[in-house]
Amino acid sequence: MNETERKIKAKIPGEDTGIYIKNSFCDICSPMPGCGTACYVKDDRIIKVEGIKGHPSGGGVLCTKGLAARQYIYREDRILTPLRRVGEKGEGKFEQITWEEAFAEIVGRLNGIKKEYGASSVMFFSGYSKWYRPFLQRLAYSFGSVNYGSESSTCYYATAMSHRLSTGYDALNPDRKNSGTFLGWGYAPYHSRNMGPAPQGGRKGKARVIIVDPRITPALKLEGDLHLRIRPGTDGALAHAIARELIVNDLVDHDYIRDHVYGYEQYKEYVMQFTPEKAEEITGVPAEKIKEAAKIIGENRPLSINQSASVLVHHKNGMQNHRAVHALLALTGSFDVPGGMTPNPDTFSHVRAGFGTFVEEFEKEKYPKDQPQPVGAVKYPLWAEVVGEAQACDLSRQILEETPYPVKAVYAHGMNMRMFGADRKMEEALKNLEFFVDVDLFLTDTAKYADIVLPCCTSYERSELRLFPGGNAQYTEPVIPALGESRPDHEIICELARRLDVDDDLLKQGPDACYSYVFRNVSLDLDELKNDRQHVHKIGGVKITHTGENRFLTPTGKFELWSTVIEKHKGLDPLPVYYDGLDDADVSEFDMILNTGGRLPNALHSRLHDVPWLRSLRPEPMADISFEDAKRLGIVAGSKIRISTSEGSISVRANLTASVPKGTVFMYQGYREADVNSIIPYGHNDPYSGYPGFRSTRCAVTKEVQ
Ligand SMILES: Nc1nc2c(c(=O)[nH]1)N[C@H]1C(S)=C(S)[C@@H](COP(=O)(O)OP(=O)(O)OC[C@H]3O[C@@H](n4cnc5c(=O)[nH]c(N)nc54)[C@H](O)[C@@H]3O)O[C@H]1N2
Ligand SMILES: Nc1nc2c(c(=O)[nH]1)N[C@H]1C(S)=C(S)[C@@H](COP(=O)(O)OP(=O)(O)OC[C@H]3O[C@@H](n4cnc5c(=O)[nH]c(N)nc54)[C@H](O)[C@@H]3O)O[C@H]1N2
Ligand SMILES: [Mo]
Repeated sequence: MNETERKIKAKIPGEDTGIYIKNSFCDICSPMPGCGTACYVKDDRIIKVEGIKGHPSGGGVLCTKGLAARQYIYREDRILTPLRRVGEKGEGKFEQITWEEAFAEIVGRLNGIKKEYGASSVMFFSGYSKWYRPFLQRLAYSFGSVNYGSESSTCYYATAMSHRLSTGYDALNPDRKNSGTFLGWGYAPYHSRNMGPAPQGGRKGKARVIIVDPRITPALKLEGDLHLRIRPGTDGALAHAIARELIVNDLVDHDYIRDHVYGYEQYKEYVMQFTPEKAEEITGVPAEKIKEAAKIIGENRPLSINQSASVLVHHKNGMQNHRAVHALLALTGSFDVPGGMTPNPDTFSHVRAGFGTFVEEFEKEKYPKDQPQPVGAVKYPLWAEVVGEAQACDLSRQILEETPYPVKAVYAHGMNMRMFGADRKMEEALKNLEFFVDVDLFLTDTAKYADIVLPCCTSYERSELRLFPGGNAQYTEPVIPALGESRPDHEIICELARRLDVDDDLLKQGPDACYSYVFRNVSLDLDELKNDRQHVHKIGGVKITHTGENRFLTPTGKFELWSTVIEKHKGLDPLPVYYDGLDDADVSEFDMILNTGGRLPNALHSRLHDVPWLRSLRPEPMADISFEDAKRLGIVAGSKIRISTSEGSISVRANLTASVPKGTVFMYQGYREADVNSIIPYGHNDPYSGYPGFRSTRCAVTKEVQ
């Protein structure tokens, strides 16, 4: 081997090796964090990916997922051309067609359905990929349909609802370094966030740290002072018992409550029933520990709370549980003060770069008039009022039952039918559609039901305006040419707007015009960014949202413990009441609790199970189960077990671990061969948000006879 060959093998950049470095970012766990990546490219192929030191996202470190980017980009089932289905739905037989043919067919079918059934009979849907969403939402409305819905029907928006109802904001950020107490409530950043320097540092600041989690986690070991090992889905009862202790021991902030809290008296009266002893019965957390937690919180103010997009709200009682936990902020005067929780606006497409823009106006200003209510609005009226987009958890029912009106077509980007509870119903619904388009990177099991599949590309193959925390932006450029004929989602959407000839000149002009419109409150010079696409830039004129400058945006202008929004909805309770979150399956048969979705460092929903390096870290779908339960059931590590609920059963291998509590079995989602969402009971949803009870379903576990 000569010198150059050796350098090529070592992937050393240089003219002699033909290897060069291009900067981009990782969008594999879209939309946050978007860690900066330096890509080593040779002959238009990425041969190595590493972090960028000092980058505002990730700081130079990549997680397992980001490091496996090459296997994600070059996965064998990448779709390289538009496809038209020629086999049965779900069978996977397609023919290649041109973009021209694909657009012509989509335009003809969507306009035909619009003419026959009305524009809202076309549902526009986005899966977990979020970066192009403002374009898609605007397209739906410009087309005339009220039905734009997304994966946010199961993620984050119920949390946002809770925040909105209490404070008027969508997102609150913990100012942990100045807190007296940090509540790590459902806190698992070592698995669910990027593994950059921040979470790996362990303890930060002087705050006392209380971890509320059914499991023993790295966060507990590295950061926790006190562990409240809670029974899944009983968070509201625990929060109320802590609140009661704060109140009876006079550890609340009276001045703050008098000036800024609405409904305190009713709330106080309500929580008095949650004595530590009663809460112990409900939650499994010893009464003494509840008292200790309250003492820590009361004596170490202000309070900040970990923000999880989903874990607390993935229960039938989830939205109210979340409100109950956040009520502790009102009692301790911890909203918008140093060391408390500060509002954090959406900058663009679910990225919070520290400042607000006109993104909401861009998304919603074309909302059609004279159309029926969106999907899910009848079943989940609070969701419809507070969130406004379709609640996609009711989509399968509406497709199948055609009430209150038919939905005949779905135009989707990145749809995963296994995202939903009782997902077989979604599979059934997809079979019943008149027309279905799915835009994805891969020929997924969901895409196999589509009439037309369009190929999109990864962040490494596209150009986009990407925001980063701290008022930063980059106009990225493709690191490699897009694979095959794949195209970026936002360009597909803008092209479709032109072809459908919707009444929307802005969208038809394409992404740059839209960016300029959205960012017109800051001095964002697209040309300047485009002149240096390799680097992240500070945006001029950005006013970062500061602590202490935010008033409550609720109807009363106060922190609403009694929600004046919920008050208008019959059958829903304006107080953050606690009710049981389990389904009504027979306890004598279904004697355990199934908690699904606890994040695995090597998996991201459905999208990484087919990436070999990542799959190798947990090659088979496994359910985590305690040693006590294993002994009782006569199983050992690796035994095949059957998990059954009232909806059905799946067979997986047992992973015996001391980290999960007795009586509860934990399982990750998105596996085609062990699809846990197929056994989440239909209708096991939160009436406030519509979210499925992913994290608390009654189940039985038995040993499989092999
Ligand atoms: N590696 C990886 N990272 C991800 C994702 C992924 O799929 N893989 N998904 C991303 C997405 S979309 C989301 S929404 C976030 C979710 O992010 P997180 O909510 O941070 O992640 P989880 O692991 O789901 O849950 C956090 C912790 O809550 C605990 N928990 C489970 N049930 C309960 C309960 O009822 N009460 C309490 N108090 N705690 C409970 C779990 O044991 C876990 O330790 O993660 C994001 N990050
Ligand atoms: N049981 C259970 N179910 C859950 C959860 C749980 O905790 N437990 N969590 C819920 C939550 S919080 C979430 S966020 C959802 C996850 O939501 P899902 O939508 O299921 O997420 P993924 O499977 O990651 O992605 C969906 C599709 O998007 C495609 N994709 C990736 N990038 C792009 C892109 O740039 N453009 C396009 N067009 N497609 C792209 C992927 O290939 C994939 O097929 O699952 C929910 N379901
Ligand atoms: Mo999520």
